[in-house]
Amino acid sequence: MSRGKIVAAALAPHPPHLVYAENPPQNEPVSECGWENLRWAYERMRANLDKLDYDVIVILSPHWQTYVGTHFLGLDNFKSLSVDPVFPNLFRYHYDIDVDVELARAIHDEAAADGLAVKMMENPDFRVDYGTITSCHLTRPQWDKPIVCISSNRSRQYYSVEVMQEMTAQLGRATARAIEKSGKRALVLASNSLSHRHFVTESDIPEDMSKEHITSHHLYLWDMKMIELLRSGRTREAHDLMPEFTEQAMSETDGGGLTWLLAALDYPEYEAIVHGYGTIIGTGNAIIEWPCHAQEGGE
Ligand code: 2X7
Ligand code: FE2
Repeated sequence: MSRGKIVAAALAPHPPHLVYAENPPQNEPVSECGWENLRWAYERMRANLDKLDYDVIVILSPHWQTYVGTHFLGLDNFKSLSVDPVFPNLFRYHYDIDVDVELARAIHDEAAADGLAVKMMENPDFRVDYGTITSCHLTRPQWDKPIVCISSNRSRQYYSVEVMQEMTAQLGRATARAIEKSGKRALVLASNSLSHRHFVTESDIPEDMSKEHITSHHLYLWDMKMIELLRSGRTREAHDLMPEFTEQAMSETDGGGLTWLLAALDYPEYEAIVHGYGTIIGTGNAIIEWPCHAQEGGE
């Protein structure tokens, strides 16, 4: 069996507004339009990723929150209705998701062997979180690839941002080792926004773009700083700045997704592709692709 690899990775944020604005058949609410800059950015990323040959999408979502260890979806299929608890007016999505349980278990075992607390989630009635669904939908709306879905252990909340960094980087290295041993070709997604301060009220028409802007200039500056480090291959600096960024920008990196992704990629030094940046109800969101395959002379 040949060695598996990560063929590409992405920062793939999950505001449900983006699915709402696309009007896919799975989602009940209907919109007029909205957040085109980010939706076109996802479109550009899809055009690149669709050219790649890969077997599985591996994703870590900050909205699957497990305070005792890291959990992995552990059944072949999950099918239900996902309703965003904060934006039920925007996201009521009927999903039918296939899981690569073999790879999920391999990452679970690799992490366990390294001393992390882990668990396979084998409750057939479990409802998949909207972060996972939104990022996967926007990255691969065909839903024709199985996923490995990894929870956020919330170590920032129960302990500290530094512990979050240590544990999710360790999980990232375990993820990379398991993918390599599996022989599979994986697309790896960190599902999170950057600065994450929402407006506290929603406009009457959610897709009214005259109301959309970053919550504060301070948060915008933090987002630009982080994007510049990621874009220019200064990803070890990005890792080192993550605790301060997470606290100062109230960032959704608190869930560990971006730390995990950078560790899984072993801190890429090549340029990442920034497909776009935009705000959603005041939060900062960047769609960034790491074309790992191109580093080895293409496909
Ligand atoms: O989960 C989210 C998010 N991360 C950012 C903006 C709006 C809604 O939901
Ligand atoms: Fe979120």
